Amino acid sequence: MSKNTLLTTFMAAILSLTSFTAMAEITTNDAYVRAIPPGTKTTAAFVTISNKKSQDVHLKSASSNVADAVELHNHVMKDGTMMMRQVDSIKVAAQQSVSLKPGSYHIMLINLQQDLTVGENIEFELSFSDGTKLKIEAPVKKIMDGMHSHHHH
Ligand SMILES: [Cu+2]
Repeated sequence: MSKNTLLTTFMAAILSLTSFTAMAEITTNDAYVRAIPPGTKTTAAFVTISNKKSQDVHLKSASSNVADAVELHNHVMKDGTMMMRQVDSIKVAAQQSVSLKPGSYHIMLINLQQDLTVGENIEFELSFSDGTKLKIEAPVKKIMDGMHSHHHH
């Protein structure tokens, strides 16, 4: 390797490190999609979103090519029953994180185009109020919560 090539490689490493830092202000972890029986057309995805910025951001939308529609939902108590409701956005306060989880906020996948296989990775794009777009991969997982059924009535 010539001295020049080494320098170029070094510069490229610095550049990629810089852009990584800039993009890491909003990060996600523990993303997964609820496994469902074959033929089921609706499921939910969950993820923890962390905001390292000094301003609040809002998750505005999510998209995925496995479903016709992807909505942001929350669970609310109504007349003693847990109901799902669509929300415009999910707030991630400055320096905080929010967990989308069963019984709470979730990403709803409506009219699935395919059966989901446990272990398969589903791609999502998350769009935030500050213009950040994150591509994430969420593996399909079996969830044994039993407490919160996820039927649409
Ligand atoms: Cu829902």
